[in-house]
Order: sequence, then structure tokens, then C-alpha cells
Amino acid sequence: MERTLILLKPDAVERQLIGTILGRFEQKGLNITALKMLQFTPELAKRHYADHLDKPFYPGLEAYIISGPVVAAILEGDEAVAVVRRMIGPTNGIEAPAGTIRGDFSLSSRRNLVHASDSLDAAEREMALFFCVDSQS
Ligand code: FUP
Repeated sequence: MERTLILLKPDAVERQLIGTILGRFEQKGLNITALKMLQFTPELAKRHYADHLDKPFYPGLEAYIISGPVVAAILEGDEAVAVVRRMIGPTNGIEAPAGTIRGDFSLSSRRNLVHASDSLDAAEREMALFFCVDSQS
């Protein structure tokens, strides 16, 4: 069993897609083991997106992620990290294949609805950041 961290980003909340997106993960057989709504601050954005701070798109990314509430969740299941990454699809909704969440609901590389940890290490770090839990707990 693995656990991974997802965020339903401000466009998902604004477009009333919380239930639809969480439902897809549940239908796949993943268990939601933690769930909450929160508001990003610029400080939290800089911690969560530390790897992207020097990218040209960072200012726009920060403005977007702090623009409204997000939903954070921990999903649990066999190979959850890779399974969830496949389910959300590539970053750019224009390129994401139909059948993926971004492919079905997004036409943007910024407003792409959902974040998911991209490795076990990232999952551990992100679960700690949003839920104060480590991978063993
Ligand atoms: P992903 O792992 O698919 O969520 O994508 P990245 O970690 O590469 O990027 C994180 C976020 O940066 C994306 F979800 C959206 C934003 N981004 C942009 O705004 N513009 C880009 O060109 C690339 C990424």
C-alpha cells in the first residue's frame, strides 16, 4: 500500500468539480484517508512549489494557487503514486489524453485542476506539509 497527496486546485473548486474528481479516484478503488479545504498563502505556495521558484511561470502559478480555496487529500492504494499520476495525465490539458482528468476537463497548463505527488519522496514531503503526517503513520 502507498499513499499520495493530491490537491484540487482553485479552478476545480470554482468549477464545482470536487465531487467529480474525488469520485474518479474512489471509483478506481483508492481510499481517501484524509481530506480538507484550505487557502494557500504566498508562503505555502513557495514551500509547495520550491522546485519551480526560479521558473518563468512561477509568479503566475503563485497568483493562481492563492486565488481561492483548494482541497487537499491523501489517497491510499496499491502503487497509489504512479496510479494517481497516470489518472491526472500530463501537465498541459491540451496535450493530456482523453480519459485522464486533465484531458477530460482542462485546456490549460496552469489551470489544470489537480496536483499529485510525483514520487514517494514527494508524497512524504507533501503529506507532512498539508497534514502533518509521515508515510509510516
Ligand atoms: P505536474 O507535475 O504535472 O503538476 O507539473 P509540474 O510539476 O511540472 O508543474 C507544476 C505546476 O506548474 C503545474 F501544475 C502548473 C504550473 N505550470 C505552469 O503554470 N506553466 C507551465 O508551463 C508549466 C507548469
